[in-house]
Amino acid sequence: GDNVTLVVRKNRGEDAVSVTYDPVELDVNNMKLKFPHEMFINGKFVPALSGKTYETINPATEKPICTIPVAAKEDINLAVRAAKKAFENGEWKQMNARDRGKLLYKLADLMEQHKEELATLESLDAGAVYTLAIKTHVGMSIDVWRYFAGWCDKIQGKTIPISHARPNRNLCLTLREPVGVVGLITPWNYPLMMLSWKMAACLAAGNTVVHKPAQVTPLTALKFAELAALAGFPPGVINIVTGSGGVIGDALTNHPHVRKIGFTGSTEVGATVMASCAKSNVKKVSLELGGKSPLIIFADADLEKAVKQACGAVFFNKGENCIAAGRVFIAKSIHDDFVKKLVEETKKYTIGDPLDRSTAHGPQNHKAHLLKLVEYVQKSVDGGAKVEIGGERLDREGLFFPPTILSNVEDDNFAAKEESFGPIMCVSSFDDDNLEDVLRRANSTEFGLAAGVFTKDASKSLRVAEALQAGTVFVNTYQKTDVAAPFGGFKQSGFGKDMGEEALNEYLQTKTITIEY
Ligand code: TAP
Repeated sequence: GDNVTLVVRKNRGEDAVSVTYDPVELDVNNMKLKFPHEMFINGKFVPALSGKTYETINPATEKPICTIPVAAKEDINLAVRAAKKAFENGEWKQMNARDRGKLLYKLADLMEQHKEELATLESLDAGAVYTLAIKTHVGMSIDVWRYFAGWCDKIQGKTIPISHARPNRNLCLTLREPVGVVGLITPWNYPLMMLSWKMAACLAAGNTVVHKPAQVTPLTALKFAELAALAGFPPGVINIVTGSGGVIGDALTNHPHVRKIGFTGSTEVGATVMASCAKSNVKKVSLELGGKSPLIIFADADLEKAVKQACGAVFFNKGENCIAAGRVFIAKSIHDDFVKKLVEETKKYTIGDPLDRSTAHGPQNHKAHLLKLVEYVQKSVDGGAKVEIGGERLDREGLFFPPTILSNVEDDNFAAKEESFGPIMCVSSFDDDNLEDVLRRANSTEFGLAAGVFTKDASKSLRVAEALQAGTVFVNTYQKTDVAAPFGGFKQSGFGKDMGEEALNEYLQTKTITIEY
């Protein structure tokens, strides 16, 4: 189609500038969808320097959507240079904190105006169920931009009573300063939401950013770049570079001018990222990594609610969910009946086209992931688990794997230890009278992202919540995250928080100023 020209009005009566892009145009989901398919560097949509591209695939059809640039180290260098310049000299640096907040609010408003397009793109590129994408992938992204927009002019230091150098007096104060150029690397499960959780806090703190979305799901990040340009972010403040983690993710984590990496992804890659940050220039780093979150259901729970929530805890977003309940422990006295009810509930999930408003369960994100799920079930069954429902790829177009329940998952089974990152519930029973034992089993994992407990006994729920080694514990609910509540893991699920006031700390450094008078 014809190039799209965005006229960007600047804040203080400055000249309007325009940003042009070569659009992909699709007639889909009852709308005319237009979006960029090139990277966004220094305020412009550009191809890779090499000119190389790859195709991003729709998992509901396994057909290509459009081409995307394959960036290399040189492209990362350009983006970092632009971000460094924007951080050190530009309009961004001089901007009042309150005006920075206005920009973030404006971006959130634009995201809201374009939320159907963003949700449609998330559905096409990631297989996200459209109705869920509106609420969660996009809805929570908008919320997090607004939440951090409000923080911009509330980032404050302290005045501290230090000892005086008598006869003189001393005053000590602290400034909370941005760290500089930040690299953000995100996975494919919630592409826009992972970008937003990190970037909103990062920009609220006054940094500039180079973001690398996951290779298999770049589209919402590029549409986001269009909206950021429209909102009037100065060139270089936000840069989005597309390509492979092994090449450009690595270049970003090793770059000498990047001062902080915010990473969400697997524990294995997270460890590599941390090592690169250390070796290159001792970058600050925060890691949101894998999980194998236990969910414990006691016999005295509201069982009807627990059945629904347990299914949601595992099958939400096709199981492509970092806090998905990776193990479900059910009290022996209710186990058999509870599993029957889980199977009944699971049968209610309508599987289909993610854009269809009646669909509850869409295709898995990409092919390699789907194949791993098939293998996951095989290995667990070989280890003695029983398939109660599901377990095999569906015989239809697209990358569909049904909600699956494995019971009889013993502690040494593959499925008791490894994260599936898919819609596979791994059920074990526990002795009603031995609280210590189920807590020991729930904690016997190197992960510590989330955990859940269902019981009507208030003191038991608090004792269990205290004992569970996880960054987030849900009591009589699951999956209830909020942009105002800090989120992040313990143990090998990483460190550093997204969301809530605490997330700002990941993108700030404290300067202590001591004055004598
Ligand atoms: P990874 O393979 O770790 O990929 C995450 C990101 O890192 C991708 O953008 C990837 O690029 C990039 N990457 C790969 N190798 C890299 C390297 N050497 N240096 C720098 N970056 C590199 O994870 P995944 O398979 O996409 O995501 C699934 C995992 O993420 C699961 O373990 C899940 O639990 C975790 N996760 C955690 C959370 C939270 S909040 N804790 C949220 C979502 C997901 P490519 O595009 O080339 O792969």
